[in-house]
Amino acid sequence: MAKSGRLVLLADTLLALYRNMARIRAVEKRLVQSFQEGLISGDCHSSMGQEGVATGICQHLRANDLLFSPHRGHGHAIGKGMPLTQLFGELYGRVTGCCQGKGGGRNLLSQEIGLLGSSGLLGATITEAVGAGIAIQLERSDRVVVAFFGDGAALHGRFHEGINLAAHWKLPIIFVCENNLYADQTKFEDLTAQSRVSLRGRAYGLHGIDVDGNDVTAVYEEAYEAVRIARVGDGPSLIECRTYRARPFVEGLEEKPARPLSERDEWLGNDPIVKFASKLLDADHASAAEVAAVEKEVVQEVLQAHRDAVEAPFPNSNSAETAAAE
Ligand SMILES: Cc1ncc(C[n+]2csc(CCOP(=O)(O)OP(=O)(O)O)c2C)c(N)n1
Ligand SMILES: [Mg+2]
Repeated sequence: MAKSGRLVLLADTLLALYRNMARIRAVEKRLVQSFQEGLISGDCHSSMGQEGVATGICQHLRANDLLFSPHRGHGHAIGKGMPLTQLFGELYGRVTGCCQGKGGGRNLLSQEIGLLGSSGLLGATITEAVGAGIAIQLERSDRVVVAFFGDGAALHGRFHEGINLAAHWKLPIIFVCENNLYADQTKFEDLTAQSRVSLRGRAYGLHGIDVDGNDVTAVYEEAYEAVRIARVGDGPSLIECRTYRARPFVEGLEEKPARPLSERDEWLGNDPIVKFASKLLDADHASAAEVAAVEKEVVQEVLQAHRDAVEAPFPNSNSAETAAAE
């Protein structure tokens, strides 16, 4: 059992958090390799390094809660429960993909798991979540919506319009800014005089929270409170998670001269999974054997999903004009 501020986390919860982060990491590692092997014909925006955010947030969501994800959304889809065969199938353009291979990695969608779409249009998740939040408010249920977005999206008009309306109408939304310090190749601080996104949330009257996105239990704890507030009808929150991507903006992109090596070394030395594993072991929340078993299990799971996707057929050209998902 671990006391993380206001919450007491049981060993099972801690191990579930670890498993989910390890699963996302194993998927991202395999996808990087697959991109290099030419198995992915579209874009591959890896979320490696940011696993603590997707995990700490999604672990609170129920099957019928809704989620909108931006271009860097593999971890969000996994956190919301997308079977890995569907994720790999989609990235490899196969019929087994969540959108029958027609969407690719930045257009993941599965109504079954409440993932109502990932989108390459910056800020789209924010206003889409507002629409979904209004629908939930009208149905008077206690479902919630999560909108993930990057720091770059916080500079767009949709951010301001969306969070203003959400706060004013007390919509059941958790806005999650994954602030990985860069919007594509540009440092976020070079684009704005106020780089604390959470403060902008507070300016619009919603709960604005800052958290270390590389500390999964800290994210989990803040998300617990934000989800609770949204479920009881007390309105939206904006959680800003500071984190760092371990890979370039998109696979295949030369990363020069954007991110200084010293900065990268410092952040990559603060890896959320390595850090959490040591925490679990040091505090005796899990044994080395349990951690190793989780690692082995997720690697096997990923290998199987990869193999299934490689063996699956590409969509038939006759299906080009039918909707991938309705
Ligand atoms: C409306 C819009 N404007 C510009 C772009 C081009 N674009 C794609 S990704 C990106 C930067 C994204 O940065 P951020 O939101 O911080 O996400 P990250 O890639 O860091 O996860 C930009 C400017 C876009 N996709 N949509
Ligand atoms: Mg960014």
